[in-house]
Amino acid sequence: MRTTVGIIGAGPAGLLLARLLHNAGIGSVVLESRDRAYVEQRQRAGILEQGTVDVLRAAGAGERMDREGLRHDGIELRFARERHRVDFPALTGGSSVTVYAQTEVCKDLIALQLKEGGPLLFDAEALAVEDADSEHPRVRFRHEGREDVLECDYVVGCDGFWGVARKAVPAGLSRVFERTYPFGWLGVLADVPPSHDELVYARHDRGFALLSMRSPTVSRLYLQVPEGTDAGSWRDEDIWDELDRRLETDDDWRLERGPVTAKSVTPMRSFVHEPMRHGRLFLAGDAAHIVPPTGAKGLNLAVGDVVTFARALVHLRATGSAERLDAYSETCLRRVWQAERFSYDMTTLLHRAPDAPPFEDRIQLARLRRIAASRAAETDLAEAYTGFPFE
Ligand code: RFL
Ligand code: PHB
Repeated sequence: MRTTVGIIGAGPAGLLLARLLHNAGIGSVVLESRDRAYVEQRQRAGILEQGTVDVLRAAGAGERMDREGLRHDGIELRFARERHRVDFPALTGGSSVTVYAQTEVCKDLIALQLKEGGPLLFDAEALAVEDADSEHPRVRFRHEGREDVLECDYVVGCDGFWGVARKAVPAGLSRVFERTYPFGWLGVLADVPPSHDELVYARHDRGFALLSMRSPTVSRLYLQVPEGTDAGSWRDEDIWDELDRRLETDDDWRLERGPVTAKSVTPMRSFVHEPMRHGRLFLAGDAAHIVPPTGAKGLNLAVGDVVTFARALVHLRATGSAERLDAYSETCLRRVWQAERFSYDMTTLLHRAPDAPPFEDRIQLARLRRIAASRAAETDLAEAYTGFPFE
């Protein structure tokens, strides 16, 4: 099998890249190790930056998002039983975010790809990327029980944190920057209208809580839990009781309960692999970097990477200049590190480490009160949350 761009992974990064290349008349093949139902149902991100929304729309993948996505003009910070709203458009000159689940982004892109795009193979596991630093990189993969080879001009590893693409960068050329956190998120989906019309990020002495949503009738809620927690060990009533405690306010706000339809625990990690390119192998999305979900940045970063790659390849074809492709890693990493910084700040602002000294608690409250009191501090948060522009 032969193609121009071999794409490993059909998460948001791989699927959007295939669409962008298709729109530019560039051929690609997507290899995805899991089946379609699994990819379409994996519960993850919920927040799209304005730039992400614009890219999806321009790619012709925004029709349902424009109908069903919920525009949000702010978030609420909750701490010490107080509530503080951060007004995005007022602070950023008009920016907002959109609540539209990653599952739905993936469903829309898969449907488009199968209808109009190049091959998208499910149950096709990449085994290795070979000859990445030659003119003709290859992906060895297994599909329907048979081993095969995909010959490419370029390979883009969009295969997530656990993928194989990153391993093709020689150890001597790789640098990894990493931090793990001694807690995770217990996430639940519940069939109940969200108890607030915007997301609520809560700092509490018992730990962080987040109220989010998937639609006007489905809530998405998270609780900070100790690292290694088994989701099954939490009974539904205990989850609601704990959310009640951590989201409590001094006014008459109430959390509505409803049937829990899904429950899982996700670990928290900050991770960056440098460089994001080796020869003709390019890493994009979670394959190259991970952020803790507190800043809602992971999916948006993945979009930034593949937009950068697609534009650079189009530029090469139009002008013959590989300058932008050569700058791929540096261009992406500038944005990645800003998102790493913001996600780290939000995580340390709102979570309670198990061994945190009382000094840390006071500092967290002081940081939150500073955001609530200073337009400059609040603007810094609003700008980062709504997203930095693509270069
Ligand atoms: P993905 O989505 O992990 O997709 C990688 C795909 O590659 C496949 N794969 C392989 N295919 C072939 N051969 C192999 N050898 C392969 N190995 C792996 C996998 O099956 C998979 O289909 O990576 P991608 O595309 O880079 O997308 C990244 C995003 O999924 C991720 O950053 C976000 O979900 C992070 N995230 C959030 N991001 C946001 O922007 N906003 C949010 O609100 C947000 N909330 C979250 C999140 C992530 C969470 N979890 C579960 C980590 C909330 C949570 C709880
Ligand atoms: C979500 O709705 O899943 C979500 C929202 C905001 C975050 C993380 C996850 O920061």
